[in-house]
Amino acid sequence: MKEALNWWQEKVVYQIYPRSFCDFNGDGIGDIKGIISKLDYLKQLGIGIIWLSPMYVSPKADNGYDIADYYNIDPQYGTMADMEELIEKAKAKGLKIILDLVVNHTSDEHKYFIESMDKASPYRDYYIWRQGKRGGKAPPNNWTSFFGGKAWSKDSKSGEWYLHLFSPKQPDLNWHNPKVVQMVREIMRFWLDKGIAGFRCDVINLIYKTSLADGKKRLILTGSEHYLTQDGCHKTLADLRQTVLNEYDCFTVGETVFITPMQARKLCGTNPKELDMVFNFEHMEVDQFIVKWFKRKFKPEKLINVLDKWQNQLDWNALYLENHDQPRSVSRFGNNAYWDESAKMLGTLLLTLRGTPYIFQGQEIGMTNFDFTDMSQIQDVESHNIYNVLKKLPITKRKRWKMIKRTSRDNARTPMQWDGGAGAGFTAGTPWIGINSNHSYINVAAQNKLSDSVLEYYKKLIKLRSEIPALRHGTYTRIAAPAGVYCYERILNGERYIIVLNMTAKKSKFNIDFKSEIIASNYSNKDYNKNILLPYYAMIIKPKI
Ligand code: TEU
Ligand code: CA
Repeated sequence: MKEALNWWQEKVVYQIYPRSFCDFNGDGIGDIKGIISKLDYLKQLGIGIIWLSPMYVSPKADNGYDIADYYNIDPQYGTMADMEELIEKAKAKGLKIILDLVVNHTSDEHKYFIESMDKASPYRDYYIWRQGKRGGKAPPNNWTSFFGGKAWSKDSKSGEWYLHLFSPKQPDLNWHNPKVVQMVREIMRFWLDKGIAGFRCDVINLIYKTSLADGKKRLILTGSEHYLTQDGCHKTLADLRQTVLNEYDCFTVGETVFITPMQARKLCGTNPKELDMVFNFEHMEVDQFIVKWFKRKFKPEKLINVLDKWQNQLDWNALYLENHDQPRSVSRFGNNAYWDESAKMLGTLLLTLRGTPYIFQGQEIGMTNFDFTDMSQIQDVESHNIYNVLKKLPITKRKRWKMIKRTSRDNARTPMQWDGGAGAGFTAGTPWIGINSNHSYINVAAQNKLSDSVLEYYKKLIKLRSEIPALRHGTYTRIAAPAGVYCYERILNGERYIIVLNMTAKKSKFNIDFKSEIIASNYSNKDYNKNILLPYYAMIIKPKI
C-alpha cells in the first residue's frame, strides 16, 4: 500500500535553542554560524526538520520570545545573510527548517508598541490599552500573568494600562484588529518566501481575547476562560491557513496550553483547516500539583495513562518529552542511578509512539537538569518572577530554591555539551549561562566513540523509524502490562511491532509469551529474560508468526 503521509509526518524534528547550541564567534552566546557548523551532526543524527527558537531582533527579556523586529536577525545571533546561508545549506542536506512564530505578543520595544503608547496613534489599537478601575488606579480587570503577578501594567504618560499575559516587556497584540492579522500574514509570507517550511506557533491558543471581563478567581491564570482556545482563535487560524499557508508546502505546529482533546481535534481538523499538529501539555503536568512549582512524586502510571489517552484521542500527535521550557526528561521521568538505561528508555518512547517526534537539543545525549546551587546562577525571567511571588508565602529560602531548582526553565537552557573541554565545545569564551559540570562525561564527542551510547541509540532508533512504516503510521493499541510498564503495539498492513517500556527502577515480571525478535533494546540480548524486565528495560519486538 502506498504511503499517503505528509512529509512532516515522516520526519523527526530537532529543536534548537540557538542561544545555547553552538557559539561560533566566542562571545559566549550561540549563533547562526554555530548552527551551520553543526548541520552535519544533525544530518548524521537522522533528523529531517529543524525548529529554531527565535533569533529575531529582541531585547531578550524572555530570550527572544519578545520580538522587536520580525524582519531582522538579532546581531547577537548573526545577520540575515547568515540566516539565508543556514536555510540554503540545510536545504542542500535535505533538512527543512521551521521558525518560531511569536504573535500573541511583541516586545514592548517593537516600534508599533512604542507608537501605540501615544493615545492618538493609529497603532494604539494594535495592542490592548484600557482605562484602569477606581479612577485608573487599579488594573482594568483581575487577570493574572503566566509569569506570576498582574497581567496589566500602567503607562504613566497616557494614564492607561496595557495587557500582557507574560512579562510587562511582552504586550499582547489585539487580534480583533484586522490590521494585526494582516501584519502577521505579512510576517509569515516574508519567511515562507525565504524558504522556511513552516512555523511552531507560540501560545497560539491565547491570541484571541473574547472579552476583558473579570475572571473567576483561580490559583493560576485568573481570566483564562476569556482567552483560552476561543472561537475567534479558531476563526483566525483558519483565516491564516486560507490566506497564507495554503499557498506553501509547509506545516504548522501550535503550542497550545490547557487544551482538551476535543479542542485539539478541532485545531488539527480539516473542516476548516487550522493547524497541522498541536503540543498539548497534559503529560507535562503529571508530576505537578496544580502549578508547576508545586511538584509531586512522579508516578509512571500517570504518564502512561495520559500518553495513552492522547494516542487514542488524536489521529496525529506532536510527540515531545522536552523543550526549552521544561526540565530535562531523564532527570524528571528517568533515574540518575540508571541514567543510561532510562535516557534510552525515554528515547524509545518518544520515537515509537504515533505522531511526529520532537527532540530537544541535548536530549539525544541524555543531558540532565542543571547543577546550579543558587538563584544568582538563574537567568530565566519566569524563575525570578516566581521566586519573588514565593517570597510572599510562608516557605523557607531553602524550600523556595528547591522549588525553582526542580522546575526552572534554565534546566533545559544550559549549553549543549559537545565535548569535555572547558567550554564544553559550546564556546571558546565565557558562556552566557553556566555549563553543567557533567559535560566532562555527558557529551557528544565521548558518545560518538561508544557504540552503545545514548547518542548512538537515538541514531539507531531514528533510522529504524525511518525504515519501518509501521513505526511511523501504524495503528497504536495499548497492551495490558504490570504497573509502571508501558506496552503497546503498532500495526500496519499486517506488520506488527510491540514496544515494551519498563518505566520504573524495579524489576518487573512480564511474560511475553510468543516467539519474537528484539529489533532494538537498551539492554543486550544476554540480559533478555522473557519473564523479567530489568529496570528501565526498553525494547521493540517483532513477533514471529
Ligand atoms: O511558552 C508558553 C507557556 O505557557 C509555558 O511554557 C510557560 O513558559 C511556562 O513554562 C508556564 O509555566 C511559550 C514559550 O515556549 C516560552 O519560552 C515563552 O516564555 C512564552 O511562550 C511567552 O512567549
Ligand atoms: Ca556567538
